[in-house]
Amino acid sequence: MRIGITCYPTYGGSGVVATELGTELAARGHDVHFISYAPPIRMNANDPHIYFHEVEVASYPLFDHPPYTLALATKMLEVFESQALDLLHVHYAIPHSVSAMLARSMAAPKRLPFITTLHGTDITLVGSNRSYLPITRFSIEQSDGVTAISQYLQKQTVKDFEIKRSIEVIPNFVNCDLYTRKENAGLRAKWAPDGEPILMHLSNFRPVKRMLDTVEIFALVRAKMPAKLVLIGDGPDRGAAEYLVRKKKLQKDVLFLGKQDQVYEKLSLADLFLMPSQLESFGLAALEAMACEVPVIATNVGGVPEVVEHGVDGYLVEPGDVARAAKYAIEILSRADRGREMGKMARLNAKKKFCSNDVIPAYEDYYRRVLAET
Ligand code: GMT
Repeated sequence: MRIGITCYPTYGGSGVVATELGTELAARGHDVHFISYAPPIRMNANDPHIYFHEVEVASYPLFDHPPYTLALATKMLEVFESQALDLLHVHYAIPHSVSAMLARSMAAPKRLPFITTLHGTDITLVGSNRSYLPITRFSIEQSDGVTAISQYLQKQTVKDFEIKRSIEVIPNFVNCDLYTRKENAGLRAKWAPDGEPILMHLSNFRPVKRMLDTVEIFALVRAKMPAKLVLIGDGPDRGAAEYLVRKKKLQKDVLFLGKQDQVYEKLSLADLFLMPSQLESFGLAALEAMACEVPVIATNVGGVPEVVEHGVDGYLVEPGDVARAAKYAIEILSRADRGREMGKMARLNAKKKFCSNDVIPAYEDYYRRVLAET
């Protein structure tokens, strides 16, 4: 198939899922055309089946906000015509599904079906804002196919948007061959020279991730035992997190790595992963950690219980309950095996439900169904 994929190219779960999906589809022989304003962060430009088409947003002094949605729709049409795309797959409803809807109308009478994948905040935060709700609902109803990345998000969308159409649940996935535990004694010794356990967090540091709770949890753990905290990513709450680290005099034990490639190499070195988010429709970073045999302490919100099984491959706490999270962290890290058994369960469960080898065929099958129906 020839598939056009649109996503946010920046640091965020939906862009990562879209890019990894493109990579996996390309590995299966499909031609994948990314259409966005910049190449997505994890895109492999050297893959002969992967192409990138830049959306150029022309500005003009009259525009306070250049109309990206329109430039995107125009580029989608152009790529459809030049590359004979079979379909468009847009990730994150706003504004991508609206652009795809316009491109489909402009392409008529030729057929350009589009599928919208809902990721989370496009429904729970941004989409439910009154400024966007009616158009988000309309574009979901108008899509030729709609998928959601968890049961939770599917139910929430139907409820909040009073959606009548069917929404297919295709969960997020991880490449289980790439995301495996690979020890790296040199790097571990650099981060934790005295063999201290390593706690890790990976996110875009947006307020919904509750970064400061990660630091608070670590401070409680550190008060009881030697430990290190490795933070991967960047975003709006980094400054506040750095300040809190200084205030708690933890500078020697907390490492801010910033944005990183090949995160599986770093996740592999963690003994425990922390994801104290206010809300997660799935929690892709937790899944990536689990595939690398890392137990997870996360919040019992949204789609997280579909990923992390309390007491089996990690623990779930209520948002803001840093004391309980720290108690579980100390409990795991004080075990004779430092949580390795739990980590192995984490990988086993990740493999059971979320390996790309099983999930990508579900997308291919869904594409075929949509193409047959339109
Ligand atoms: O959480 C973010 O800030 C990023 C956001 C996105 O759309 O990029 O993440 C959402 O999509 C991810 C990939 O499907 C999910 O793993 C996240 O749980 C989801 N975030 C929320 O629901 C808050």
